[in-house]
Order: sequence, then C-alpha cells, then structure tokens
Amino acid sequence: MLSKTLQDAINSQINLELSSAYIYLSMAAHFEGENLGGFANWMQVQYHEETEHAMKFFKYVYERGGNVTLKAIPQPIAKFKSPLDVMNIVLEHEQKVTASINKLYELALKEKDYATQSFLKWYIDEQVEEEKNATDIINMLEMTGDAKMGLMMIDRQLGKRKAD
Ligand code: OFO
Repeated sequence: MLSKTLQDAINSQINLELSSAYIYLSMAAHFEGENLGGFANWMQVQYHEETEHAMKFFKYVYERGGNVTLKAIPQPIAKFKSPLDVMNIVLEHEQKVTASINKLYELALKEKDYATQSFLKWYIDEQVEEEKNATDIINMLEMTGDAKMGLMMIDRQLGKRKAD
C-alpha cells in the first residue's frame, strides 16, 4: 500500500502532468492561429502524451490501494513571441517536470517503497526523451534564425509526428 506522503506527492504529479497537457494544448491553439499546422500537430501529440502520463499515475495509485484527489489546473500561458520562445518555455517546463519526478523517486527511496521506485523508472527515461525532443527543435530553430523557408521546413517535419 502507498504511504499517505507518496500518495499526496503522486496526486500533485498527476496535477502537474495534466497542467502540462493544458499548456501544450494552449500552444497548439497558438500555432493553429499562426498557420503553423505542423507545430500545432506536435503540440497536440504532446497534449495526448501528457494525459497518458497522468493516467498511468492514476491507475498506479489505485493498484497500490490509494486514492486520487484532483486539484485545480492553472490557466496556461497563451501569448508567445515566436516559435523559439514557445520551445524554450517547453524545455524549461520539462526541466521542472524532471525535477519533480526526481523528487518523487527520492521520496520512494527514503520510504523504501521498491514498487514505486520501479514504476518511476519509466518516467525517468521518458523525461530524458522529453528534454531531448524540445532541445532538438530549439537547435533547429536557432540554426534557421529568421529564415521563413527554414521555419516552413521545420513545420513540415513536426507535422509528421504521430502518437506513439
Ligand atoms: Fe509528462 O512529461 Fe512532459 O510534462
């Protein structure tokens, strides 16, 4: 059975994952408005992934005899300066999520909850990918600079992203 401390920490993580989903949906809306359909697609796939991350935790809490309590989701940021600005916000956000997963893992270690340690390993690996994905796009955007053609090419590439 999950300890109350771990249960509360996982409930906060569920909130963070759903907040992430909401942030990415807001970014998808922004890109739709900017006629950058590829970026919008990438954000929508990301939105779905985040809801899956939340639901994986949701299921785990009940598997371990705990309870889920949902909290309010903050209003997401909706105004952005440029695609590069958006992707820098994504990277910063994912770094925050990584820190939060690491904290959960430290708590599971402290409590000698081996099942939760094992469960969290998937998220630790996932965060490596999340940060890499954002960094790759930032690098492409920085190489492109203000060139419209380069932006269109990146947009086309991001349009190919499909749900896993
Ligand atoms: Fe759930 O990984 Fe992003 O936030």
